Amino acid sequence: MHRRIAHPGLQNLVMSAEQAAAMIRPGMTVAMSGFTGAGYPKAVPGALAAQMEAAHARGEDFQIKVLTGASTAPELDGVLAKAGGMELRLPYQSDPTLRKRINDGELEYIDIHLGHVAQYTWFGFYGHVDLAVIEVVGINEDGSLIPSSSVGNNKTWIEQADKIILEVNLQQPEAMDGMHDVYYGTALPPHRKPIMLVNPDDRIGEPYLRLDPEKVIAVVETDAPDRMTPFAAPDETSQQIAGHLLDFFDSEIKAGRLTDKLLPLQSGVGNIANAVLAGLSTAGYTGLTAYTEVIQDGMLHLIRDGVIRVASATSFSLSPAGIEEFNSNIDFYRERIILRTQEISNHPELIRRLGCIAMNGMIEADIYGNVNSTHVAGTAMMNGIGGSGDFARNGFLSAFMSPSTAKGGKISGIVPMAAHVDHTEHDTMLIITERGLADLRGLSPKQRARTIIEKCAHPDFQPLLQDYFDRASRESFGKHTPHLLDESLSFHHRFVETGTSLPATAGL
Ligand code: 0RQ
Repeated sequence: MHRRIAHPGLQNLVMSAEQAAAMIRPGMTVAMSGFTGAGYPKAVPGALAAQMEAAHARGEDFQIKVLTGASTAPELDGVLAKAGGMELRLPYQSDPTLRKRINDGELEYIDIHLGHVAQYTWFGFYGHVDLAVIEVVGINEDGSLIPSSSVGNNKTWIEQADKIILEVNLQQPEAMDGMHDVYYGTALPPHRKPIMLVNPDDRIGEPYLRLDPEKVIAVVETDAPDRMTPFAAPDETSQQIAGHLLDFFDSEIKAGRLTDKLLPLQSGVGNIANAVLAGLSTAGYTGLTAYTEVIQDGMLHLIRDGVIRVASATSFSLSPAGIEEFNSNIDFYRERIILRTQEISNHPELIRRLGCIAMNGMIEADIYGNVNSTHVAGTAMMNGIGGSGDFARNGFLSAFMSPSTAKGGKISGIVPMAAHVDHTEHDTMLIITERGLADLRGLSPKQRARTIIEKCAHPDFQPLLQDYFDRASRESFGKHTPHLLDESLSFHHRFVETGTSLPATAGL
């Protein structure tokens, strides 16, 4: 009976998800656990969505503000979005139902660097946190909590919320106990101190989340898996992109700017990231480190094979096969993986000190190297900036990768002017498509434009971009970063009007 709840007082608070959800009231700001489909509450959000739908059917308003670590899953973002139950959501999300509601203008979505969320909450920028709903592996006798498959912002949520609902998920392996490192040394300015982490595998905190049991109003037991996105083997385009990056690493080693141990890797999620990781393995690297946000299947394989010696992150994002591999060898992985709070995994001070190599996806880059990670046609939200900005601005290297076209060749990934900028030209060093790699380090805007058009653009769009740049270089108001302002967003405009950024006839 309640074997994962060792605290006697909290055993008395075990109840159903419906009973717990009934304590969440309209208008509340509710902070929930969860980061890239891992460690999110599995039962309370669904029960809450049902109560919201019933209220809506009675003609009553019932919406809440939802703060998380990053993306969650259909059982959280999906159900609450379907019920029309969110008036505000932050930060990163990737749920199709939620994305549609955001792009239909039905709720407020705030996209924030993942490393900023905790401190902005502490600063009071998001107002008062009424309640936290947090998934954990177990509750110790003293009330401290064994974190789950993501740590995310849980430390901050537990400290900031007035009241707490805990979900104890029996399906999360108890053997994760000891894997986490929760840092309690953060303070508010002007009282901040240096964070004494100098290696990716340094432990600077505690394995458990501290808890004031008096704040807990409900404990719900669940037995359900994380989202577990299936793992797709990297396609040819991703492999080509990865190949360019790996060749670049080779040349950097030859030039003496990197060693064969590289520097701590940060890797986004998805096909290209997996191809890069797989490529590191075939290229013969060993003993590397990762200081990143998410451990995906590709990284697990590298740890298993000794390519990566140790990985620090805030979350897992594994496929069913990845979970199986992890669970079967958990004692091995516990020694080699550290899960931290996201304010530490994504901390600018630490990313800069360690000299991370940041490798992230993008929607588009413009010819000057401004990168859009988030918006289609400058107006429709895809997912969010995630941690890409935390790492890109502060890393030793920052690479942004994408196929040179999207939607079957109809849209160019290289555009005259980015319709939304997440990473400015000052933060982007490498732009990579399957066509090639543009190394922008030490280049002026016009030199960057020539390099990006030559190395990265798809042949269907290259002449259009070259023509734009040539004419802009002659006719632009200012000649430092030449643009033709009435044409600069023509690729996007044409896509919105006709479904493709290719013109019906030649020329812009
Ligand atoms: O949409 O599936 O509907 O066709 O964007 O694109 O090529 O599958 O690539 O999965 O790597 O995602 C930037 C979105 C790339 C991701 C982005 C459409 C394309 C497809 C996905 P469909 P792909 P990926 C670590 C770091 C920001 C957060 C981040 C991302 C869909 O990498 O969210 O970096 N990054 N986090 O068709 C119109 C274009 C397009 C386009 C792509 N130019 N125009 N649609 N798409 N380019 C993780 C965390 O921080 C948690």
